[in-house]
Amino acid sequence: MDLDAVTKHSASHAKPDGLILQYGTAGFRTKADRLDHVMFRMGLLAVLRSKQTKSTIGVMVTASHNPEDDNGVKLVDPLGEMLAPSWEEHATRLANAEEQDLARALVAISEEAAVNLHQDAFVVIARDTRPSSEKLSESVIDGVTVLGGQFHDYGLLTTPQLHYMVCCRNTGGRYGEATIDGYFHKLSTAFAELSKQAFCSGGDQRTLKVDCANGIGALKLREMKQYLPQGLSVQLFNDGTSGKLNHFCGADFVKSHQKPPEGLEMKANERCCSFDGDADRIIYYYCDADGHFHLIDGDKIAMLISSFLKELLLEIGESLTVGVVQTAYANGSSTRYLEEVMKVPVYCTKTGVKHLHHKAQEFDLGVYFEANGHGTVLFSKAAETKIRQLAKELEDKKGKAAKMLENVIDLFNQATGDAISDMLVIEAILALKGLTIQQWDALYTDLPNRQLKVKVADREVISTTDAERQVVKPPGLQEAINDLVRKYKLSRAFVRPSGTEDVVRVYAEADSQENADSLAYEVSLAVF
Ligand code: NG1
Ligand code: ZN
Repeated sequence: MDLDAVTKHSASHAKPDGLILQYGTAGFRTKADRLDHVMFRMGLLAVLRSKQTKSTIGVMVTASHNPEDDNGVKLVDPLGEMLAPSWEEHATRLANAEEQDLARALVAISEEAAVNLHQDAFVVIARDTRPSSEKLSESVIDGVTVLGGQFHDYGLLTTPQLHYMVCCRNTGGRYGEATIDGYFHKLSTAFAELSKQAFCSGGDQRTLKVDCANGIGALKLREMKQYLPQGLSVQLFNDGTSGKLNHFCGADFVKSHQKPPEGLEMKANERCCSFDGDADRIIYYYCDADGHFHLIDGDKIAMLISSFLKELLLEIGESLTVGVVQTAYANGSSTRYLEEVMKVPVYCTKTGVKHLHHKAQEFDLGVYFEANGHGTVLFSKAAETKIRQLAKELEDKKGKAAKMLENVIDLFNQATGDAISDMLVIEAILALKGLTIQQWDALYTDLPNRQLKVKVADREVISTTDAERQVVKPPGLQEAINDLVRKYKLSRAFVRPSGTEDVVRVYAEADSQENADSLAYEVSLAVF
């Protein structure tokens, strides 16, 4: 390692004195003008991680659903998964080292992680459409090259597309071709095959309106449209040509405000969906004839997908295990429906995709979705091999079901939640089953709920256990929450420090909207 060169280059990416940041649930995130040093240093760290794993490592410059003047960065590990927890600590340490300590921190990390410095390194980089992203990704490249790493800059990609590229590159092309054309080709082929019965008979064109949050999703969905079969017409809104990123639009806005985005005109009963700013989340919704807004969130998406998977497994007669993974934010009605009506085992993990992803790996078919619409389905190696083999061997109805499952494997982005891929899976299922969005929505009724944010001096004074559903610190807070919850029917509430914003989040559900609102409010007062 040429530490003198590192110190010299670092001077042009100087760390603001005293600034401390943490590699949180989604990497580093803050105002874009405070991130230049972090980008340079994550370039350095990606080289070390690449050497240590002898694999290509990804660096994504994005702040997802945050406002346009924020930015962020996260590293993508060899199989397209989130960075390993021990390296999150290295990332935090490297980002926070003062200028004069940077070289020492780099050496300490290489030693602790037993990095072979003679190993080659390769890093792939991509960014979202934020005005600050291009310059920040150049700083990442500066960090990569100063340590002698090789790199490929994909330019503009959605977050899940970069995860896909990393996975392809480290699996010798078995997962797909590591190009944008390879990605579109893989997904569109699987989609066309899966849904051909629904779309080939010259039936009606199905139309879907998509709010792209004025982000990268618009660019990539527009490119994807040329690959899609005739039967599905995708109309883009908030496509970045005029509005601001995530401003009154996008999946996060729609989910947290429980209302339609601006810039998308909805007629009664039209099927609509929203991506978030880096297109790794998707939320569906519609307005009924009385003008009432209906939100179909990640919980209902998980329910639709798992019931489809269970039907196919039943058809082919294979007893592969299906598990659904949620977080504490999952609506109580969804958990009940999955367990009691669908008889699928449901597990709850801490917030943050890496926790859900990890748990989902325990099943043959692991379905995971956060209520906010981030999720996918993972197939174990053994299940994938079995399904592909059955698709070759079985005939008639069983063979057809096995081939459909094989296409489902190829259509899901198994590296991470992916709005484009999830959208195509959902569209295929609805078309094949002849389900309208109203019928999908009506399978169960969400319990009224409310999420609030509380600004506190130090959000870390709150610590939790039991997948964040119980407070352990400060003393007395959990008892106070229990007392409040007891006042309402069908009620539940919890609080946790956010991993991406400087706030404490409060969640409450109850038998009516009014009660959910007042429970959330009362709990937020208890947090102060
Ligand atoms: P935090 O800020 O830790 O609640 C939010 C989302 C997560 C996840 C991350 C990363 C909620 C309540 N939380 O985390 O689900 O998506 O951002 O983007 O939606
Ligand atoms: Zn996102």
